[in-house]
Amino acid sequence: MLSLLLTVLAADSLSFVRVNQVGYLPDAPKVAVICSLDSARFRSFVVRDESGRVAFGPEPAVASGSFGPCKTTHRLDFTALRATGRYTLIAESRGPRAESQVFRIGPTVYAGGADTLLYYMRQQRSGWNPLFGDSVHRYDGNVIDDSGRVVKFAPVSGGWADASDFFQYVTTSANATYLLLAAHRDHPLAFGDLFDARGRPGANGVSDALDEARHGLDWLLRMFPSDSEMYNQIADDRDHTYFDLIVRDSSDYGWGHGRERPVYACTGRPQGLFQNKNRSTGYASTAGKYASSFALAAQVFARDSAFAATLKRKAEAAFALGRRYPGVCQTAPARSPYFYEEDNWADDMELGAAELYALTRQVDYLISASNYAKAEPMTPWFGADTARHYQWFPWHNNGHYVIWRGDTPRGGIMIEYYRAGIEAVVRRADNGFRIGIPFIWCSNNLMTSFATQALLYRRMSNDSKFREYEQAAIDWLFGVNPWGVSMVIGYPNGGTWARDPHSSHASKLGVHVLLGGLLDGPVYRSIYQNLRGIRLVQPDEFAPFNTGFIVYHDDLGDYSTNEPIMDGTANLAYLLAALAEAPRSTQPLRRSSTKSR
Ligand SMILES: [Ca+2]
Ligand SMILES: [Ca+2]
Repeated sequence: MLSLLLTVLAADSLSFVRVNQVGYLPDAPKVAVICSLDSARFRSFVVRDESGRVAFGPEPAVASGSFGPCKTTHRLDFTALRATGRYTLIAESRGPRAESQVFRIGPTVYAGGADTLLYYMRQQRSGWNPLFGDSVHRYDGNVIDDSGRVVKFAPVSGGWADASDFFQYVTTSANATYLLLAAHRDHPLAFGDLFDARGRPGANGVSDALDEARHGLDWLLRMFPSDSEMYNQIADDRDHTYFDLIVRDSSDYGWGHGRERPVYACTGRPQGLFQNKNRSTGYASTAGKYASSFALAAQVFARDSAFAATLKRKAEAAFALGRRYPGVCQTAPARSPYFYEEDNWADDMELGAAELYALTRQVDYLISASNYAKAEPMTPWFGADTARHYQWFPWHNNGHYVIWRGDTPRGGIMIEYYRAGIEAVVRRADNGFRIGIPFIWCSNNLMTSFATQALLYRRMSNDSKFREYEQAAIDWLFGVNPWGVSMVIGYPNGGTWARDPHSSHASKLGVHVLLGGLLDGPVYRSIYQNLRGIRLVQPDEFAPFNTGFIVYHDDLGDYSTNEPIMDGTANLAYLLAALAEAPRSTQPLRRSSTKSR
């Protein structure tokens, strides 16, 4: 990896043209950004095709100020170039010259992207794991009370490991399940059928998105075994004691190495067995997520009438529990001070109610959904400078879209709600990269959700006013950032992406096993410096680009920027599915079409 650093230092120019390494859709805005580590000024650029002919330009390079390590940035807009092909972009001035890597324009550049992310999801599976061909965490788990005493054993093995640690959270897993189902609902043609239900190679007649969603659903059903018992988490950060492969997880929670792990239930009370406690106040944040996943699944799996009936009953029971116990059910910390500090629950109950309305057409669910939407019209991190860890989760509110999708008179208000959030981010995006999100931990999730909300807004309103910013967030994820790195491991093929992610699987088996994993992404320098236990284990090949207010390290030791995350990967799967396949209709679905499922 030092070779990259040497390349940087040996370059005759300190200016780097960053392009979207996946490529550009013909009808989308197309912009490359030059990040200069010195105060270089560029006047114009041209785009050359594969034969070296000028296909576009010369056009002016627009100086756009400094950003982080980039003393100057220039935006190079070639939106008008629409012809499918492979191109190179060359920018010139009196002194320096900067040339991009080869990039693509074409209608199918995102084909296969969503499926690529599912590789990562499969190797994160708890229960039967297809990467190892073996069952993992088969002794899950012991339901515990507030003091850690065992209440009973409950068979809850399954779900996905949350990141490079191996615990299972309903918060993130239910949201991931929902997003996979929604991706299939809205963009079924984006996914193939190359794997079976257990995640082994071989078609089974079912979209791989649904195979993966079903893995999540089956676990969620085990985690909500009766109408009054709602589990929220398996294991805790005592998991961090060992850096094992998931199949050899030797954590010991007091019942033996590799044996039972604790199961935490929603209780409405603060939880934490040691000095650190969360601030839980109710069930609704988790209950709403169960309800939305089950209610959408009941629609998607309608042909399996027995399964759909179970899902509908469970969705209604979860929603009722959320109504009875408003408030948040946060994840429980153990030895570490870090947990998911989710503070909002109206968003979750809104989505649950909206999907229950889509499923049942009972008007009281629509009224509930609308009231919850009014309680939190804008996801609060939009426009903010910072937020606590997972304070506003999910990262964007899918409920507004589902209310609109139900073809109700409230659809127009939902469009306004989304627009307010987008405008708040855009107001902060006056920089060369057109980026306005706060660089808190897991910034790639915020980037993905901003792009998704902007895409949903455009679909709902037919207003393309914010498309430049929507595209800038997508481009950022795939290389238009100071480091020139795609934030998805192994994607695109031939791109520049992390080789040393924070993961025992990658360090022991090779980075290829993490194909499709979305990284946390860059963070404010202050966050990187203040998190505990981060130590780079190799020289920083990106050191010249880590001099500004945000940092990113391709290093095994940096869990703040270089750890792949399960929920972020599922979040991006929806966006990539949308980019791979234009929606069949940009209009709200009519009631009749929903009923005919
Ligand atoms: Ca399949
Ligand atoms: Ca929430």
